Amino acid sequence: MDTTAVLPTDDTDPFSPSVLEDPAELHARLREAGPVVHLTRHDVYALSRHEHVHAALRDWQRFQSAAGVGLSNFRYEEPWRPPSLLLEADPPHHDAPRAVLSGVLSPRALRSLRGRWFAEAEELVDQVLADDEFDAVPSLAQAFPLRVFPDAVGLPRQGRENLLPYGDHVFNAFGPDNALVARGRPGLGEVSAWINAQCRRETLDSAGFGARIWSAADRGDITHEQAPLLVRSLLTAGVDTTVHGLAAVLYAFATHPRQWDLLRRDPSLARMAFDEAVRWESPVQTFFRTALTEVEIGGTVIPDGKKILMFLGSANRDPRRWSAPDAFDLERDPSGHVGFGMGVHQCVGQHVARLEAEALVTALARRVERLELTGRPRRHLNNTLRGWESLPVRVTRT
Ligand code: OVM
Repeated sequence: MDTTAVLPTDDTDPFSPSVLEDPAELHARLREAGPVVHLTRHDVYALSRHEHVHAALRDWQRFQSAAGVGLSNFRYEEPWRPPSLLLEADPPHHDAPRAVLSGVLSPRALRSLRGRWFAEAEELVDQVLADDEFDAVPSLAQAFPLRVFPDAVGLPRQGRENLLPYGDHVFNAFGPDNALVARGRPGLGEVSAWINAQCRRETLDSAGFGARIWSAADRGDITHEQAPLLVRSLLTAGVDTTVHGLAAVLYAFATHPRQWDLLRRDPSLARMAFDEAVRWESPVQTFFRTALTEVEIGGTVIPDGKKILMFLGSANRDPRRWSAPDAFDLERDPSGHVGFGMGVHQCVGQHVARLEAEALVTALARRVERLELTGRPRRHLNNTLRGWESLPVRVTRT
């Protein structure tokens, strides 16, 4: 019997502006075509069903990260920046840096921030609600993380405007060298120099996440050479991701008034609402892995060294896994979504993100009876991130 499956192909560029604007059609087509689809434009293999994305993310032994989690294959190409010790590494090298950052960002370590962040959220929301109409992206989704996260890391005030452009460029750079990457390149030298300077011990205040990473180096948990790169991970992955995650939950509520009513009746749903929004919008849409040895999936053999594109956003809306996957629904259990990844690389900052979201959404739930769009929301296009540039809203205060 011939057990070799015919490999479906698709010539769509998943990083084209039209797909980034609305990937649903491509996702549905890939999921229907089979467990694995060859994307001829970039010669990569696509996984789009929840079952296979989930399984591959947990299988670091065969789906490696050390060759990069973007399109660029570090076996053959020089990385554009020194590789991340976490994201672009596998066990065993990955484990010590991961353990350090897990501790620094653990729920226990965040306990002392909770009260302050809730107070900051209330203060910001009071300021913003002085107007009935505003743009929720700059006013809330960007303003809140920029208000609390750089302080928590221990960054000086000067230069914080570099954080969003740096993150945006890194996430673009996981895709092909297209117009989005080209747009970020001119300013990159200065932005990167600022980021790298913030990773030095002398720049960071003595109380923040950054200082705790350096203390871990003093204890010998990581080396002193590793410490600045681990701080860089905070600055890279800690701001744009939460901005787009918060924008996702704000957009979800602005377009689902019944869900807003549910939240207002029970504000303890705020945390779950954020996870459901992360499932529903998948602020991080895609990551690559690289086949370490030949890997077989659903009868298809992927050759050693080939790039495999994981469609997290598609897995999170796979009707094989979720009932009514396109509905934003606080009454479902979103656990098992892959919006934060899965396995050894699963988002180490997820407790930080959840705390930011819980603080902001709770502050809004207390003060806002109705939240609605007043105009067309505008997407922010990025090769990896799904987010909003603008969410014009009107609020009715309680
Ligand atoms: C890092 C890093 C960068 C981008 C994303 C990420 C989602 C991590 O530099 O470690 O995780």
